[in-house]
Amino acid sequence: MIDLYYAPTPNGWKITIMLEEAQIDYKVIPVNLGAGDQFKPEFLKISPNNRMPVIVDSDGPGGEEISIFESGAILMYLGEKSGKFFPQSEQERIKLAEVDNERRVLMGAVYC
Ligand SMILES: N[C@@H](CCC(=O)N[C@@H](CS)C(=O)NCC(=O)O)C(=O)O
Repeated sequence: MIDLYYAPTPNGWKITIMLEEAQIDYKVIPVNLGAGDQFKPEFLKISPNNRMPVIVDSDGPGGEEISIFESGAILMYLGEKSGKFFPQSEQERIKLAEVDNERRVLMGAVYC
């Protein structure tokens, strides 16, 4: 089961859209940003940058529990886990790495 630490913002919506489209079971755990839930010590253990979304997958790699923060990392994890909306072959994954890296470089250029 996947626990989704969530607030209704575009970054939160991204993950619910992916979970729904990939037909993955999940439980929503609301994060009240206005009340400061993101600064609670137990939340900071799974999200060191005090931001949602975060997922905790009780059935992560090797059957071990894993927590993941950063919406892009969560989307990639869910894509790989479900086999949906993610490259299946090594060749396609290399192409994804190229585009993803180029995107980061371009974003860096915009913000530097
Ligand atoms: N780069 C992060 C951004 C996440 C983010 O900015 N989350 C905001 C809400 S949309 C948040 O939790 N803010 C709480 C805070 O800054 O205290 C991601 O893509 O997950």
